[in-house]
Amino acid sequence: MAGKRGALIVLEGVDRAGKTTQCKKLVQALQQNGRPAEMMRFPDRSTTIGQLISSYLEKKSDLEDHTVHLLFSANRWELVPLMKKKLEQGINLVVDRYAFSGVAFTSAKPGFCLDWCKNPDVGLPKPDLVMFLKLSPTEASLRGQFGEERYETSVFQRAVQQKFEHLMKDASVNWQFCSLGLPILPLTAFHWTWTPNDVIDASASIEDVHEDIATHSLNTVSTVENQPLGELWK
Ligand code: ADP
Ligand code: 2DT
Repeated sequence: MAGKRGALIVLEGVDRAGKTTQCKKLVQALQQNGRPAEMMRFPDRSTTIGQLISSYLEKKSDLEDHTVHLLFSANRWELVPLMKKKLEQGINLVVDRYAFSGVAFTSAKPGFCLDWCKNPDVGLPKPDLVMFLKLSPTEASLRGQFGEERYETSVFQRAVQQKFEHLMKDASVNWQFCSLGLPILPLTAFHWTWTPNDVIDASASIEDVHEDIATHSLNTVSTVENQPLGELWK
């Protein structure tokens, strides 16, 4: 590798967990630490595929469930050349939702198995760190009402949360595995004792959550800068 590469850092979590808020703060914190950083989000609604997805989410159009799943995946793949270029240039990418949202949301629909949902995203750039912001439905409701978009109902969000919890048991993914204040250990070090509580506690204050996320991220940025980028679910 010519120079040090950037890290691919993903924030996942339920609606209103604070993903967007924390992505923005993390980009600022990395930059202030002299680490080039940019934010991305999926779906990226600015592309032609993204506009089809956006229209579907806004309920302005209907798409068959398999079709929209593949469009969400295609929306990630179309950005892969750009992502790889930036990472190679040493830019750290902070990403608001990724393939895990893709799998969790579609597999929460009737008739979809996890393996079918994962397949189109196999081989995507593998995140060096995935942090799941966990927030109870009660706490989420204190942060405002659901919007008008598709999927924004408490019944569906609960089903999605269960799918996320299943995905988090996958030790091949670099899920962040510590709550506030605990030392950082890789998931593989103790995945037998995993419980869904051992994730980022998104109910803490914006600053406390940020501190937790920034600590993990800065560690990851230093650790992976000389390592090759992996391939997801391969
Ligand atoms: P998401 O991207 O996960 O849907 P947002 O970052 O858009 O969540 O945050 C949703 C709302 O909750 C916003 O009004 C935001 O200001 C607020 N919020 C985010 N994090 C916290 C927090 N830790 N405590 C209280 N409110 C928060
Ligand atoms: P926001 O733009 O508010 O995050 O909502 N989704 C997202 C999927 O169903 N599949 C995917 O692959 C991704 C990335 C989650 C976007 C909505 O789209 C859902 C909420």
